[in-house]
Parts: sequence; C-alpha cells; structure tokens
Amino acid sequence: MHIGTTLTNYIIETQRGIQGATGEFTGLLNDISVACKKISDLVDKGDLVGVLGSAGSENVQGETQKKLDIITNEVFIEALGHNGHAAGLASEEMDEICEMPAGAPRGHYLVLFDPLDGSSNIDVNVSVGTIFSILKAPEGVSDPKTEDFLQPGTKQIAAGYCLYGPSTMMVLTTGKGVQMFTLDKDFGEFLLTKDSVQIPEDTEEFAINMSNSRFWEAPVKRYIDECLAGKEGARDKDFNMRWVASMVAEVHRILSRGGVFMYPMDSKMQAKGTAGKLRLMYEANPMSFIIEQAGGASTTGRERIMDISPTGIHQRVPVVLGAKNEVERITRYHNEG
Ligand code: P6P
Repeated sequence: MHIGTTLTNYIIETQRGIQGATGEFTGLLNDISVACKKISDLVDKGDLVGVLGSAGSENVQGETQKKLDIITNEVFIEALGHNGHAAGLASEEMDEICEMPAGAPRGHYLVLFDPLDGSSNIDVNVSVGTIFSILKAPEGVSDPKTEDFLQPGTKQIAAGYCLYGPSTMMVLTTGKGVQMFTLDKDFGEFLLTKDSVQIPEDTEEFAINMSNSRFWEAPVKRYIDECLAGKEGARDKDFNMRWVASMVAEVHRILSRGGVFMYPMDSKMQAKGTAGKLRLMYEANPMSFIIEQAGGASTTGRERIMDISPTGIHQRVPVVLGAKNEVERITRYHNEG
C-alpha cells in the first residue's frame, strides 16, 4: 500500500481480499475515524470552546471526570451507535455497557474504548489519546450482554489509538502489522505515513512512574535499580527515562523509537484490592495487540496480557510492554521471585 493513501482506501484495499467481507468493518473503522477527527478538533480548540476543566463528577473508576471525558464519550457513541456497524459499545466512562440508540440498526462488532486516555494532562496541554479495541459479537447475538464483551485479547479483530499531539495520528492493527496515519487537517483525511512499524528488541529507555517506587514488588525494584545503575551495575548500557502519564503517548514513543513501559502491581494497589492501574479491556489489550504486531511483547510481569480471560469490563491489570528482550527480562525476574 503506498504512503499517502487515505485510511479509508487502505481499509477498503485490505478488506478486498477477505472472503465474505461485507464492508461493515470498513464502515466501523470509518465511524471511528470520524469520532477521532471530531475529538482532535475539540482537543485542538480547548479553552476556545470551553471544554477544559473538571466536570465535577466521578466515573466508575472513582476518577474525577474532565468535561472532555464526558464530551468525547458522547462523540464516540454518536459516531458508532447509529450506522449499523456495531452490535454493542463499552466505555471507560460508563459503568455498564452502552444502551445503543433506540431503533438503531445493529452490526456484528463490539467496540470497547477509552475516549480520552491521559485526560489529567488535557488541562496542561500535554498529549492525550483515544484507545479502542474491536471484537466480534457472538454469532447471532444482536443485543449483546456484558458477558459477550468478556473475550481474551487474542480474539481482537482490530485495535488502535488516536494520539492528539503535535500531529493527530491514528495507529491501527488488524492483525497484519501496524500502520500509522497522520491527519491532514486541510482536507480532513488520515493519510498513511508509516507502514509495517517494528519495535527494536532491545532498548535504553524505560518508562515508569518513579513516585510509586517504595510500593513496588522486588522484581520491579531489581529491574529499575539495574536500569538506574547502568554500566556501573549489572547492565552493559546506561538508560534514559521518560514518563508522560499518558499511555497513548508512551506507546507511540515506543513504536517510534523503542523502549519499555511499566505500570506494575504494587502494595498500594494490593491494599486497595485492585490488580493494577490500567484497564485490561480498553487499554492493556488493544495496546498489547499493537505492540505484539510490531514485534514487541506485553505481559503482566507474569503472563501474556492477551491470554487473560476477562472477568469484568473495567478489570485492571499490571502492564509491562515494549522491547521484547526487556519484557522477557522483567518477566523472568518475576518468575524468579
Ligand atoms: P499516573 C492515564 O490516567 C493512565 O490511565 C495512563 O494513560 C497513564 O499511563 C497512567 O494512567 C498514568 O498514571 O499514576 O502517572 O497518573
């Protein structure tokens, strides 16, 4: 596929070779593209259109919602709920699966999404993003229930994110590698700018929230201490550190120049009875699909994230993803105890 082709043409071309493709998947990705273009415009305008600041409410995660968390959630539901491409929707911002618009035609896909990940950054003008995961609704199910969404990450048909940064970029995998599209705002199309993205197996850059270090488990502390010691310790190289506090930005950096990202389990979370910070269904699974398709790895520190059998829409998991050899080293440290 040639660089510069539009996202829509790219999807039509790749779908053309699929036996029985009806065009519904192409339509669904177009709906997602429209939603992301609208969100990009709102994020760009910010205070000019009064969308920044807190909404004065909390989401199911107990997190304070930003006005844009709620607005972007509505943009996604409006874009995906009416066109008959989705059978059901689930959002980080909603306790239960979405009530699809009355009378709207239903498609065959389930979409789980975080409409604005990293939204704590939005008020300080730092990159944020949308993350989405696409599953097939069970055969013959047009009114899916929560349990129909609870499929392991290996069942994903596609996954992607849209990064609202200096450029707005859509990054997508349908299981045939990872492609990057940049939004040309002059005529409102995502254009293919990188095809077959690959992550180096080694890296010299790690990303973790160091303020949690006193709560980490021993294997995480061992790994980070070795990175900090660099060539003066057990490693044969020195490391750099980054932390944007926006998973989409961290993953995009790793896809663009390598690295390893960790949001591990810690004793603070254990005390609260949660299994991690990041959500399996609409953060860890879609990002794991993308990372693995780009030649990286993604585990909880102990097991492959995409193999996890989900127990809840908002289930949290520890995340270690990126450069294959670093993820394997961290996972080995966990298994050594
Ligand atoms: P912390 C954003 O809220 C998020 O879910 C991820 O995008 C990000 O990687 C992480 O949480 C940041 O967490 O503890 O640094 O605020």
